[in-house]
Amino acid sequence: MQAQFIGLGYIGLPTAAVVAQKGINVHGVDVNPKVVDIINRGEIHIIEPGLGEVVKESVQKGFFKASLAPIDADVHLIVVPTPFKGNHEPDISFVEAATKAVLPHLKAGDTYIIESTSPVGTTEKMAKLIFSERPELQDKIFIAYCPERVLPGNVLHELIHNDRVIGGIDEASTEKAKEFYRTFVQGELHSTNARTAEMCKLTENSSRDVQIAFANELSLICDKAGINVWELINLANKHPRVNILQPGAGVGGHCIAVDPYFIVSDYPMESQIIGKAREINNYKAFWCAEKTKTAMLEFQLKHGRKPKTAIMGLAFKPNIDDLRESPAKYIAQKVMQSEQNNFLVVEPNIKEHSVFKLTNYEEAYEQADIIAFLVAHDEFKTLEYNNDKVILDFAGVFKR
Ligand code: SAJ
Repeated sequence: MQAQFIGLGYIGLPTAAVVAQKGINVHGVDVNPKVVDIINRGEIHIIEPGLGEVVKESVQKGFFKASLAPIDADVHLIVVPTPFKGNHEPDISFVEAATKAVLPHLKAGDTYIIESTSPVGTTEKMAKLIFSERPELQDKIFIAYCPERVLPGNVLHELIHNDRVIGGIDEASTEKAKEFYRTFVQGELHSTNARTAEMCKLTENSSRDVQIAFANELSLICDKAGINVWELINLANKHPRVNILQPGAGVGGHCIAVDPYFIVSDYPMESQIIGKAREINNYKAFWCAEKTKTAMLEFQLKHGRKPKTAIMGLAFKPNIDDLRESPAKYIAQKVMQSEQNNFLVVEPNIKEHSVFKLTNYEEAYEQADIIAFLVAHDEFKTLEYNNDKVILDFAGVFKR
């Protein structure tokens, strides 16, 4: 079997490498020549634990090759980004471009699968595009949608062990796509249609966003009410049917802060809670920045000098080095807008940053007057609570 992956990013690359490890020939395509070179050297351009070795091994054994151009293959996977444009509207132009690139290589019996997070109806749209350009392939190829659901930082394990939802444009397509995933997935493969599979991915991330928004809303209420939100949630979760998530500095990353807009954009009247959750989670980051600025002003009024403020964490979630769409980074930028001098910025998971001069976390904690915890990294939890400092625990490091 020859498999072909269009898009060698955070999902395409690990999936391609895992498939190649099974002894299947994998041709990976990326528009970036640098990415293609790096992979063909057996190296990687993204950060993911364990991925380097898997790519190196599959390239060295000759099962995995990267290229700028697609080839003929039996299975074609579209794993390109679907960002949004303008007013949070999904942009499927990369999926379209990738589909057009494989179009000349499709032949009877091939399987075409979209993995990219996509608005409902995208797979049917691409099927239409394929059949309008290649009418002779009508009923002769298999077309399906299968979303990925791996957690950054644990991708290699989850790629193999997570259940997958697979939805074809017809039953034969679903079955054919399942055959492919069976080659490397140990989790269960659940059959459905393409529209449900597309909506399932958006639903999973929207569900998490809504649940986090609930926790964040509670944190705003508790701040006003003089209640410790961490204690409150812990107590409420003792109820056998309550399971509230943790509030934080907002919601970041490339998925949860993006995917819900794909539903809101197409169904604006119906998706009231989903839309509101996005607003609440965005507002939480703004609120944290305002709280920090207010604490700085109060300190200056009380002590007659400007405080030194430690910004603890820049990543989009604990214990990773990924700063993409990070609320912590947004907050840091916002509070440091007027001046840079009296800040110590900490991110223990990266060595250096092009904008922020980084300080060791223990040093920053020691030196600063105000400590703003934006991410609950494990290192921060080893620090001892210090009553002499103004501690803004947005991430629940001390849960006080
Ligand atoms: N967060 C909170 N409170 C919580 C949990 C998370 O504030 O209780 C914040 C995090 O700090 C972070 C954001 O939410 O800023 C997202 O982090 P995450 O760990 O919830 O999720 P991601 O973005 O790393 O990965 C998600 C996962 N989706 C779900 O858990 C439903 C993953 O399975 C998906 O594959 C991934 O999105 C994706 O690619 O769509």
